[in-house]
Amino acid sequence: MNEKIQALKQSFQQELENAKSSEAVEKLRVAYLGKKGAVTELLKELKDVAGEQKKEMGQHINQLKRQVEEKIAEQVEKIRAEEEEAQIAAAEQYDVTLPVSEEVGSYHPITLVQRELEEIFASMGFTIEDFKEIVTDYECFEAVNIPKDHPARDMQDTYYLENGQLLKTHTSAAQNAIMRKYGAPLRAIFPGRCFRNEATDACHENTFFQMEGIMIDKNISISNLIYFMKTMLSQVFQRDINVRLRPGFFPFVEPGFEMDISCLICGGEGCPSCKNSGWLELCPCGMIHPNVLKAGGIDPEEYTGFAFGLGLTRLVMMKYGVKDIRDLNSGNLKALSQFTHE
Ligand code: FA5
Repeated sequence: MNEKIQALKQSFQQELENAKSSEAVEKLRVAYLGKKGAVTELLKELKDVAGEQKKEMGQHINQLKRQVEEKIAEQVEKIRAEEEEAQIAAAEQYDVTLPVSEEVGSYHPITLVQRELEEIFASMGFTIEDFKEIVTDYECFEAVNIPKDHPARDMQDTYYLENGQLLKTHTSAAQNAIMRKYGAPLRAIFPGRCFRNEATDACHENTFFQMEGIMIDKNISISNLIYFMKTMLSQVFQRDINVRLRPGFFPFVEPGFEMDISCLICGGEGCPSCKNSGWLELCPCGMIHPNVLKAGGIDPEEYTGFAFGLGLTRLVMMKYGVKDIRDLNSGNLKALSQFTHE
């Protein structure tokens, strides 16, 4: 039996030197220490050995077993370290300073114009607010003086959730929360995505962006409103734009106006983008209705204010000459990447 033990020692040493991968070492472990492995078989044979010799042989076999276990563990660790080094060496062949890809993305034109507007209004002391897209009936309608069953609701049909909440139809839905958050005096703009359940055409989408603005203070008048609207448009377009102000009805302003701009796609001649009128409804506005101030916790006897609801997506169409509003939601990267800025 002693010879057998010595022979196993030698053969194990040789096979171990040839085991250069984790799989090969695992095979070797099974071949020697597994249920039917050589060392295990030797231990089974021990029952046939008699007396003192049994004890001595048992010690030898157990010593062999420990040696095999230790050497296998060492070999496993050695191979793991070698594999790790090989991986690091391979990784070092990459130049981490290279740009990720030749094709870099670009901002959506709506994002670009929104950021431009934010800068313009921030420079005039307006704070920029974010608001949720799913709102309550109160926020979207009742808080802005559109009670249940008011006919003005027909102009803004939307998508309702089972819990009675809805996708906001206009950024005016944020007015109440923002008045309550800051109180008066207050200057804020709040851009956001709006949704309406309506048929689409060249200038109507079911999902589009608006940018609302409110200014509330003592003695705010229509002249303040006109000044801010003109400043905004001249900065966005960097040239004189024909605008017209006409009366418009919105329950949350009194008086209310529609501010239209001369269509820049057709130069005022008439085209599908402006429904052949030569004008594009861009920015309804007006003096905030006392009921809306009251609902926002602001005393209408002390404060007045103006509000406007700029059609941000339409402004983008005019600025970039996009003939069909639906192109902006199309996800057509070829068309949208024309507007890439640095
Ligand atoms: C409103 O949404 C009012 N909340 C605006 C307002 C705010 C008035 C504050 C007074 C004071 P209106 O439904 O007209 O109003 O929409 C405002 C602008 O959003 C429109 O002039 C237009 O530029 C844009 N708009 C409206 N519907 C669509 C649509 N389906 N697709 C693209 N743009 C739209």
